[in-house]
Amino acid sequence: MVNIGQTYKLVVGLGACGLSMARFLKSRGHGVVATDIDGTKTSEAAALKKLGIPVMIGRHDQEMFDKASLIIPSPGIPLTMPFIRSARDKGVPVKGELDIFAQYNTTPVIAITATNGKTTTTELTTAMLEASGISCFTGGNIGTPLVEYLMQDSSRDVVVAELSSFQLDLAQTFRPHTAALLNIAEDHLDRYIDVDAYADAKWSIFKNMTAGDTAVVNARIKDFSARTKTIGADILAFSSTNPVTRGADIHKTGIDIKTQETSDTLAADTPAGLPGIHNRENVAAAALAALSCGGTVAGIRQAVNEFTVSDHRIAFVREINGIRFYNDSKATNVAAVLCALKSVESNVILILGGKEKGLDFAPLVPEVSARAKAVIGMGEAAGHIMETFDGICPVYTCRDMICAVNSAVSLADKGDVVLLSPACASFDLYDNYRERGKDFARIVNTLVPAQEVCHG
Ligand code: UMA
Repeated sequence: MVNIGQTYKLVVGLGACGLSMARFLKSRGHGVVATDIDGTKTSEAAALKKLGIPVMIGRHDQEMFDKASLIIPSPGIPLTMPFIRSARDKGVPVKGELDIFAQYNTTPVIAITATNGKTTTTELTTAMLEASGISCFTGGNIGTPLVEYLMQDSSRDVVVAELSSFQLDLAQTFRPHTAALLNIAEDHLDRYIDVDAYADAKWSIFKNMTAGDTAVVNARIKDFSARTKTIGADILAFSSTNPVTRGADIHKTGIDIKTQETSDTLAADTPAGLPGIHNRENVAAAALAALSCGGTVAGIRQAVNEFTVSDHRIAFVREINGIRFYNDSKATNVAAVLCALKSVESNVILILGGKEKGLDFAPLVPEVSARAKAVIGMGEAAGHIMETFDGICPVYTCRDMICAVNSAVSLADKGDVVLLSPACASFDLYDNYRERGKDFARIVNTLVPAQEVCHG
């Protein structure tokens, strides 16, 4: 049993977020205790113990929750978790990373959320600001916990934060200087009661903002008019369908920016690294966010022209025997897979699957029926995938990635595309989507081309 004997804040989860949070709070002189249900987190526990932080792994203890002065759950842990719920009922306060970060941070924050495109837009916004001579710290759901900034010199001009609905769920006081909401599609229905509850979490990014702050919103999101009426910040809309009053109009040939800072046309040339209408939306949102924090039109143009998308977003891996392989491991919901399928012209062998998130795969049926030569269902979701696509196209199920890649190779002909675009989380087989994408690429890179047969 862990010996505590003082007032302490309890950090729950020793993933990226919890580890940074425990170290940060300790560095600010707080009593800290940490716990993780996973008994294999021994090196993480040892690292914290070295700092004088008591740690319990392998199980949680209700008394430890009940006696804490504050509970700080990692974003992946919902408030409905029984230990947290029971401690809250007894009056123990619960806070998320965003409120703790906000309590200590003095740098202006640009916060970006969406179902899809938030990493690309966060990276783009950072690149636009940096190219305008403005220094940035980039963190949040993208991978580096925000409190890491507070443990560095904390002297950048802007913090650019990618935020998930999970982080926003736990935020009460967090108020960014600029916030952007790019899109909302069905996702995380294993955590939210329905898509409206998930949308509420996304829209809550704006809830503490007031005049002088900037809210960047995609005008095609459901309930845009009603929802934006409740936002206290200045609204900049962007749209690829209807002209907006203030913000950005997205056309096939460019993006017209209409803000206080500029009325200019950006990206009149299609950025080669950013194909598709969804990427134009990402560029428009990033440009509006960057302009609101001092970005220049020249910096924005430069960043767009030099930008390349991340390794796991419809990324070309290799061509072998005329078959092209694409890694889209970051597509963890149905809307992202639709985007990927629409951007591929050839016949597709589609590898779907992973950990279920309560999503309905049926919206993929028309696109799969039009483009897929076969579907391979992998991991925990394989059975659900078989049920959905049986009769639409040939469907195969596989336990793991090696089986999925080998099956895809045996089904593909010259000119076809093998696309890993899972519509599921990775946690049944991997630590995260990056590991899944790397494993796919590693296996594809070990494939040996068929040799031409030589006739003497
Ligand atoms: N755990 C417990 N008790 C429980 C349940 C879990 O102790 O009852 C422990 C697990 O054993 C594990 C830890 O909690 O050790 C995991 O915490 P976590 O899921 O919050 O993961 P972190 O490693 O801290 O990563 C989190 C984000 N993860 C999630 O929101 C699920 C990361 O986003 C983020 O990059 C990181 O903080 C740094 O800010 C990843 C993600 O998948 C990329 N995000 C989702 C998405 O993009 O769709 C929201």
